[in-house]
Amino acid sequence: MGVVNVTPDSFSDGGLYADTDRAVAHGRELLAEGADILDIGGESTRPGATRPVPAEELDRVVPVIEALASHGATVSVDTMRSEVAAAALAAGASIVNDVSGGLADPAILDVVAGSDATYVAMHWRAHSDRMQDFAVYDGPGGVVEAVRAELAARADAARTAGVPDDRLVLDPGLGFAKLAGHNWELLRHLDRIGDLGLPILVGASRKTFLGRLLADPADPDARPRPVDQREAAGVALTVMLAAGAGRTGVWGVRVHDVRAHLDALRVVAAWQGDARA
Ligand code: PMM
Repeated sequence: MGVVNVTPDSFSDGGLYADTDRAVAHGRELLAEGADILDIGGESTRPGATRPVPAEELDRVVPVIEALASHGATVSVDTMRSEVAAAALAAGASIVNDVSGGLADPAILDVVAGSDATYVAMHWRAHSDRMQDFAVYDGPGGVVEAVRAELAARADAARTAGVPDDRLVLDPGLGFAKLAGHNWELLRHLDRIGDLGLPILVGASRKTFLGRLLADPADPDARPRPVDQREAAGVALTVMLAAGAGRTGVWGVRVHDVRAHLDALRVVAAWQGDARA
């Protein structure tokens, strides 16, 4: 899944593809590189971000979705809003990627249920301006069992709204109300999320926990490595996942540099003796 952020302020690529033409061109580039899905978003969810009003979000994503879907792309819309999801599906999207798992706007589940779209429910606890206040996992089993239980509840809410299991995908929500250690713990124990019996999407690309891992040991302030210098670490994670390090298969990875990740997947496939390699 290749990321197309039509936003002025995403942490990873904010402003680069903020207008329709540049976003469409970027989407076409990711398709040419081999992306199976383009994930188009008009709201930045970086920690501390403030929300665009719905009209602004619609203006950002709908023209880009129309252009890329008519170009033949499988399009996912990255939104928490039911009205944006509905407009995106009408414009040709076939996947709704809701980072709030239906918590921000429960009507989004009815929109998905009334379509034939796939629904990605990500683990989430609060909007980005205050989500890190909720990065507390004190219960038995820590972050892994909490995320598992909360995702299971979101899957149940989607089922209750009428979304069948064959249209559901779960995502542990790396970096959303999570500290670096929580993300690593979740990656190591993805099998507990896999136990829920639904496909898993993982979004680690360029996130701060990778920046922290790569901080210059000589820097007294231990500043995270800048966002444009984290790609290799993300590729390493994709390799780990493809090789089964999370003790479960994953359905997809959400990434910014599609070619780098696909190159890595080809190495894994060749190593494992895939006939296509
Ligand atoms: N991360 C971001 C945005 N949307 N969607 C899913 N399903 N999973 C994620 O981990 C995820 C997401 C934030 O990253 P960005 O600012 O690079 O888009």
